[in-house]
Amino acid sequence: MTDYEILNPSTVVDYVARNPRLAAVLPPGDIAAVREVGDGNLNLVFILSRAEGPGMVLKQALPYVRLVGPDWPMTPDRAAKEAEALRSHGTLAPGLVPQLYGYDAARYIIAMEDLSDHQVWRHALNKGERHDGAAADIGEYVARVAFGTSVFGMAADAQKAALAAAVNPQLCEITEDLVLTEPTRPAQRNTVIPANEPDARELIEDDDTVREMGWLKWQFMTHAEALIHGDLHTGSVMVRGAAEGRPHSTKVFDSEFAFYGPVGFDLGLAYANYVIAAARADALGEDERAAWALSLLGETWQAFDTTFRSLWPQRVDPRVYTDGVLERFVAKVALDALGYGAAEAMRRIVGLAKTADIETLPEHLREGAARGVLRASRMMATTRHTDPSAAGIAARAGEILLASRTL
Ligand code: SR1
Ligand code: MG
Repeated sequence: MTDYEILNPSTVVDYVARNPRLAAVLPPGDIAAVREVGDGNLNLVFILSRAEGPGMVLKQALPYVRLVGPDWPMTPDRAAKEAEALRSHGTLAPGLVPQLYGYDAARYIIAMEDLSDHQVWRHALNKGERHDGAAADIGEYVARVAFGTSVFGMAADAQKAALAAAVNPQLCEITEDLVLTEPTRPAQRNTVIPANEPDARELIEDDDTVREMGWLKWQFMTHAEALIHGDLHTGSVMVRGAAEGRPHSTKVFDSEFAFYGPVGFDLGLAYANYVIAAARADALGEDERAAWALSLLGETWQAFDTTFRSLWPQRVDPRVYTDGVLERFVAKVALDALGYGAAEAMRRIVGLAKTADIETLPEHLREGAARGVLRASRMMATTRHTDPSAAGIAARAGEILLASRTL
């Protein structure tokens, strides 16, 4: 039982009619169709379409994890965190997140831009599409948000208030458990196909990797650097290719895991999912596409580095935030990104919430792809200290994926 109204396809038109701000964006009479499309793990998502042109999306948080059901209760207030992140990130990185039309705090409903002319980047990658420019857009988005929500870009009092408002304990706990603890420990929620059981065991027995995960978890829980997205995998990105004079478009969505955390976490989640896309391409014998997917790590990093440096002259307190601090901060983010990339990649192989990239491969191909991702992750977690370059790590990951595939 819930103590707030839960939408369903037959009530959403009336819901819009009851909300003048939303009705001004999409008059109820213009709604030609309603579809519930939530293919994520947590929420209800309704697309309200017009006969022509963009409609509106309503996203409602349920009081539990949709993937598991009412047995895993989860605060619906995560929708408030997402609405605030959308607002803040939309201001700092205009055009790179969906437009927010409104937030209903009583029903935990976010109304936002309809991106039906886009597709989820993971789906596009799995179809073999490329979407050049998206990886650089991700780097730019992370940099703009990192600078603009941190003490570098905000006055100290406003930054403290933003940090306090963004505390998101239940969603952080999911990440702390699923991404930063369970993959390298024996855990009930871990599963692999029988052929990968030795690989999962090797991971658990790899003390160096376990130490890295412990360190990364501690950083995740204590390094409140910026209002990060918190779940920036390729399923949290919508893409649309350039066509007929219209530029390509990239939109980062689903920011309900947002909180003040380490900036490298966001980059790392993107990196991990590029490695996973490469493992799929290798498994399918698409070597050139695999190399392209791995080149995205360097592309995202370069865009982050360039954008962050371009914002640095605007820092609010240059008295001690000297260029030496810039270098040290950027180096920390580079190192952290590779560590969190390793954690996320392992988790998507052995832990809860796996990826379609790997899961839809035939089992004999999945074996090698999963093994390759796990071995590449262990390499990323440990060798980043001697070579923290995204491009260098990507090259080594490429060799590991090729050597591990089971064609
Ligand atoms: C129980 S939620 C599982 C996962 O879905 C989200 O997309 C996050 O990645 C989370 O870890
Ligand atoms: Mg999500």
